[in-house]
Amino acid sequence: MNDASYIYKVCVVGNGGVGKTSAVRRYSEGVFTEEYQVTVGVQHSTQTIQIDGSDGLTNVKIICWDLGGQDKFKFVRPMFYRSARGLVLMFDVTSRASFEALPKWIKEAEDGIGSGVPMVLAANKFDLPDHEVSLDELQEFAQQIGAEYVVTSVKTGDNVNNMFKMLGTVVYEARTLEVATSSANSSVRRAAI
Ligand SMILES: Nc1nc2c(ncn2[C@@H]2O[C@H](COP(=O)(O)OP(=O)(O)OP(=O)(O)O)[C@@H](O)[C@H]2O)c(=O)[nH]1
Ligand SMILES: [Mg+2]
Repeated sequence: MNDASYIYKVCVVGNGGVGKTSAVRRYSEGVFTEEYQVTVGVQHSTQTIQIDGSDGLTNVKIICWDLGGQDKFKFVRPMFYRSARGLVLMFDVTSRASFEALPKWIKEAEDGIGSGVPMVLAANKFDLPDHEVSLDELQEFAQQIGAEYVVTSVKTGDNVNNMFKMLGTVVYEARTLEVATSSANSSVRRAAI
């Protein structure tokens, strides 16, 4: 096990109600609740993700900033993007509006982080009927933005672990870009958080 002691800040974004907080809770506490509690502003928590990276099994720690997606928080969100090294873009497959809002979420996040931040696209609530977004559209959008995608159900737990594993992996693998352009020679780098 390569315990690299890397810590990265990541942000989870998407329209209000798509399942961001539920996903973080499902991953960290193994619970799911039907009741919707709007995230007021922002919540953060730390998770350790074991990834199978290019240099073997590695524990990657992420500080996960779960940003309230309701419109009324749009003026507070920008200050929380700074120094993030990864992004989860989440939408709800039963809400076309939440899918169509994704370019706006990318812009908001990139305005705060800079362009080229590694992203994972999560299509949530797959357990529900009446999907308003097809798999083809999902794949096409993922390709367009250069992100990997995952279809999740936080309710059943399907692919939630995979989503975090993908996030840990893209963030960890992207570090070589920083290392390549850095004069620092240290084998342990700590992202600013
Ligand atoms: N059926 C189903 N319901 C889900 C799923 N994920 C979340 N929910 C429900 O969707 C509602 C909203 O979930 P939250 O996790 O609070 O949504 P959020 O994205 O954090 O919303 P904001 O904090 O307002 O940005 C809750 O009632 C959850 O129980 C899922 O995969 N399937
Ligand atoms: Mg929330």
